[in-house]
Amino acid sequence: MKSPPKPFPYPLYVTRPFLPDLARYQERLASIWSDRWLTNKGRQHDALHDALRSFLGYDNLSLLNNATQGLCIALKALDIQGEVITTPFTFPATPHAISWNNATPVFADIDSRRLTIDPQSIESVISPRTEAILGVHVYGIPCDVEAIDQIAKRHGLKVIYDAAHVFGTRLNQTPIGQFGDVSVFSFHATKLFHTAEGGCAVSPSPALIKTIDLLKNFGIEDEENVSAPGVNGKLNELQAALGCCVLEEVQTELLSRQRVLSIYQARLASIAELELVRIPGEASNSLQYFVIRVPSRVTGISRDYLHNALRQLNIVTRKYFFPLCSTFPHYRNSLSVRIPLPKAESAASEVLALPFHGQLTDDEVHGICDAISYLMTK
Ligand code: T4K
Repeated sequence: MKSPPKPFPYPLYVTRPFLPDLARYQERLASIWSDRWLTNKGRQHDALHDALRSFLGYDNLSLLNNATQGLCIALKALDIQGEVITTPFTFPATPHAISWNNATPVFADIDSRRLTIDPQSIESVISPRTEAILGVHVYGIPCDVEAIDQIAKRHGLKVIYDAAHVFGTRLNQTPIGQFGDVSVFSFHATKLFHTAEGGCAVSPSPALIKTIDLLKNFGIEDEENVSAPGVNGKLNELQAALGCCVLEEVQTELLSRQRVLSIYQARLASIAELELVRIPGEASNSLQYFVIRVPSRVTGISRDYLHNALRQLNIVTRKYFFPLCSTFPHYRNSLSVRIPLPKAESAASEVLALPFHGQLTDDEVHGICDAISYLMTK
């Protein structure tokens, strides 16, 4: 038997924010100081807006203070009030945004291979009250956008995508936010591209982005006219400046994550007891998460065992996304859960997000792989 791995002397977190060159950020802060302009669409906001439009390839883009608020605003902009079919295998923000709009999230099961919402399951929960589908491109795996589009057209539904994990993703060369009525990205600190807290909405429709722009600024048209019950969803100047700096260096972080990914793939693919969650070939990899599946039926070793044993070694993995949103107290006994969700349940009990970010050294990634290999095969 191999000797047991030693714990790391410091925690290896599931992610760490990328921090750009501090001097470059200080230059931008100096410019904010001289403008004395801290929020409400200043120069940094406009610079980030333009840079993201060209980097991501979207004409219509609205910067926001976070993706959760972005989803709430997008649903409001589409005037969604009835039922919204969504996935339970996601971060709580997804169904909560529906609830905050006084609409009802209705959970469909996921596709066991892609882990995104299953179009057949969507069809099985459509009711006369269904108004929209909210899909999540989980871990960077695109939803089956064509099937969802067809269902939406057949039933007259709106389509919203939670694009929190797909910064920069292209599907067969098309920017992922071109699909559906609107997509909402997260720029939280834990994301590849970030503004500490932040996000954006993109849409093929300029009119919809205009409505989102209005709703994120209290519905204010001008000094004397307020035309809608908006909220405060604005991205401030300090965060926009950070985003400008991160965007200038995002390629460095992408390359570093690619290095980490290559080591994981080379080392872990040979462990028969594990499955690696992979991004399908038709999509570019957003390099947001690296996730494995531990199918306990094969080995008797559970995901929870691996999670806990790694934690003892200072390797901090996360069970994204367990528990399923459909099990939360305010959803589980409600109209939200109408069908069994076996594939989502199985995924939620088997997935484990490993430390994945550009600051990990090769030795650390090899150390994580050694530990997993030891624990899975001892
Ligand atoms: N939709 C989906 C599908 C999402 O995944 C999310 C967010 C949203 C919508 C909502 O987007 P936002 O409204 O946030 O824009 C984290 C993030 O807070 C959350 O944004 C993200 N998804 C989710 C998957 O992960 P937690 O509760 O796991 O975060 P936390 O604080 O435990 O951080 C994870 C690790 O990151 C820590 O163990 C250490 C490291 N970390 C974190 C922060 C904040 C740092 O090293 N430095 C930091 O500043 O939710």
